[in-house]
Amino acid sequence: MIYSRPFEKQIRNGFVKYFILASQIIWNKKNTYIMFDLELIKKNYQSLSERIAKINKHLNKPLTLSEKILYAHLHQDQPLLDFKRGADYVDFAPDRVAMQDATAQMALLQFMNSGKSKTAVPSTVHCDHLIQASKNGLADLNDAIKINKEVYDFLESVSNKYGIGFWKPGAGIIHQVVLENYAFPGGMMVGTDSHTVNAGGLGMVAIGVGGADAVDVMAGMAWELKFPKLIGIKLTGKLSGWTAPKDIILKVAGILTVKGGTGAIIEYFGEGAQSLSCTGKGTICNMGAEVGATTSTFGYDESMERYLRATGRAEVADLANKVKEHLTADPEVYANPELYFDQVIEINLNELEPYINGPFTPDRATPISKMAEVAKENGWPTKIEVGLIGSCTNSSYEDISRAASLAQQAVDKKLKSKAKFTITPGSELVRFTIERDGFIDTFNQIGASVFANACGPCIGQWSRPGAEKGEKNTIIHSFNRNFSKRADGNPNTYAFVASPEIVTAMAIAGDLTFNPLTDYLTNENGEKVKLDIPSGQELPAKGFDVEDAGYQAPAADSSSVFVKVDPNSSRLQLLQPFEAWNGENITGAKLLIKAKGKCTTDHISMAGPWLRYRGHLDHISNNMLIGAINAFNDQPNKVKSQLTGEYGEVPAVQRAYKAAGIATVVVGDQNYGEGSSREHAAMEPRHLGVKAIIVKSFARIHETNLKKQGMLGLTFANEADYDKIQEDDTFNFIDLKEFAPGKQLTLEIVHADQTKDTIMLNHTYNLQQIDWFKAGSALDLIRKQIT
Ligand code: MIC
Ligand code: SF4
Repeated sequence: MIYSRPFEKQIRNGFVKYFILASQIIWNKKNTYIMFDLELIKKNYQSLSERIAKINKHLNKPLTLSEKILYAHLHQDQPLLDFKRGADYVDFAPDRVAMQDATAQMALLQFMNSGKSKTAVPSTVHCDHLIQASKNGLADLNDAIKINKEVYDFLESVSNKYGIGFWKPGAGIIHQVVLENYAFPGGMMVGTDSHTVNAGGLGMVAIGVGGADAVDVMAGMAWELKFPKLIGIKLTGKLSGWTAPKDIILKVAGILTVKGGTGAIIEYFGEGAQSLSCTGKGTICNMGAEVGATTSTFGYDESMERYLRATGRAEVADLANKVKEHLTADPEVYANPELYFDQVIEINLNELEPYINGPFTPDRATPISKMAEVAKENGWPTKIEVGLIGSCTNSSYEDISRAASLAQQAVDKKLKSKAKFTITPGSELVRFTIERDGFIDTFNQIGASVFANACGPCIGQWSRPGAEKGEKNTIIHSFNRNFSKRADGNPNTYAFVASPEIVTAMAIAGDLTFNPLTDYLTNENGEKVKLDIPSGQELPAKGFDVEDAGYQAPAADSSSVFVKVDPNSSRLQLLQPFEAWNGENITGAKLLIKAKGKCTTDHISMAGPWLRYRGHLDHISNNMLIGAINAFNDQPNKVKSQLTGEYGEVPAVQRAYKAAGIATVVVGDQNYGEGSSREHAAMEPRHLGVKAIIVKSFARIHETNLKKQGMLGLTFANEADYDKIQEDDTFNFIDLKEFAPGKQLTLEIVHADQTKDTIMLNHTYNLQQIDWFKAGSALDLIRKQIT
């Protein structure tokens, strides 16, 4: 089945045009692959030995892979120094940028204001987040194309205008498409999605960022990052039986927790690392986002070479082989990791059990042998309603083939899947190939639904029948995140994360207490049967295949391309500059909300139905903090207005403060802004007049997003001061005029009874970031510099 898309004709024309015009593009069999960026990669590898020699000369010590990639990508104006990890801000020049449709809108609206006529580095847009999973892949895709036409047309025309590659709806999920087409060992990229880190599976340093950061790179400016700390994870032994690469990262999440990787790159090594497939490595890197890691990576090895060749990039593999000693750490590093990493973790794959993580947080790790006990102790609903496989995390050929081997066993052993079962393939390349190889037929025999190649249920784009009833229920999926309401909008859905093979086995059993390694099931004939160990293939024996991968090259001549934004649109809105700081201390600010416990970007700016407003700042601001739990009444979206004394919804209360010209403050707990890269979570409070976010700690991307958008993102110098904040508080920043790097800010808190507390706040702003605050936002500063 080939999706027929309205864009089809245009694309075919595009193909022909591109073939003639772009000599660096090489077609091979059946137009299946386009070789992207070959010239860029060649250039990169040609100069690599020289660049590494220069680094060695300066640093004179054995280097980790992460350091080699980072130092080899310093911006031309950045002097080469021995940077202090976790402290120094450093300017980099990444090789490329990727953006997905839900974040690309805001990123490109900002880029349009940067005054550039083309992106400085190769960049791509991927239409994956806006497709709702409802009936089946084809029907859902066609519906999405109609519903999102305005947004897709906008993204397509901006891509054409600025020389950006466009992956149409149905082509697949950004990270899978990047791994198949663009990732290359030793490369560095940024992407407007936290799971950009997936490309570490091919030996990249790939980092998730907000749109404003992507604009820096696309505008050819330096991209700034605090030089990361380095965590080394040594994998010994080899996976076998039911364990999969996913179990490695589920275990790591249990060890590091959702904030243990913050500000660090995780580098995996050891014989166990080499024995994993490239896509398995991708899964591990992908979920590094769930421990807050800046990114994760693996040294170049044969699994990567095999993957490059299988995905039509033999030339890249040949080039990489010639410089392979630079595409991994120096041997001394892996021999004595504790001397070179800030933290070292060792995991023996021979002893690793499958894990199931959840509910509500991806770091609650339970080995499968303990699940029955833990589920009962906690009163989790044990009947599994739905098993979902796929997503950007786990939809490789290997994953699908192993899951399919279990589905086949269910058929052969006369077992019916007790739970519903769904598949969201990661790309058209994978979908086409698994259909050709009969896996989709196998899944269909256990009553599966195959959704479009898109994010779908992973990001609340799931029209799940009955979810609105809010019933307590359990689902299990092979995705990466399981925050409250994320998959179906129901706060009472207990979502668990596992490998695709465990998800499939658990869906067949329909029971969270089932352990496929030891337990038996009863089949239609009343016989006791056991599932055998799953089996699969790393790569398709007959090669990958696809008829239309869904790529559209940008117009060669963009002079006649106009980007249209209807001023009456409900989905797109051109951006207005934010107001510059007036140079005064902020006084008389009111507390908008004191958020309690987990406050992820899903709580701050919910996805699902709200994804439709990602290109319209004012409209999407109506979801600001509606998921955050008010510490004073334990309820979401119910805060006291100090103007009226009444309780109201957070966005409405905030709009009233804005209308009255009163500044406000948001207070939060640990790891505030965990999860997504969506800068809307920073732009919405900025747009609605919140001045400062004061928390116990921040997630990395969100903290940067706040700075970029001209917000004050501050932390309690003494975490216990969080408890001093009361519902009717007023705040005075008494020394903001002296805002300077490394200097604490003083906050006076005036309580309702006029008693006062004075507390100290920390911040991580450097001089440039303070200038962003002063100018209104980073982009407002660029704009000022241009004009
Ligand atoms: C996610 O997995 O949360 C998302 C949706 O992909 C986000 C991006 C977004 O909010 O658009 C992410 O991970 O950055
Ligand atoms: Fe899409 Fe989910 Fe992956 Fe985010 S984590 S890119 S929503 S599939």
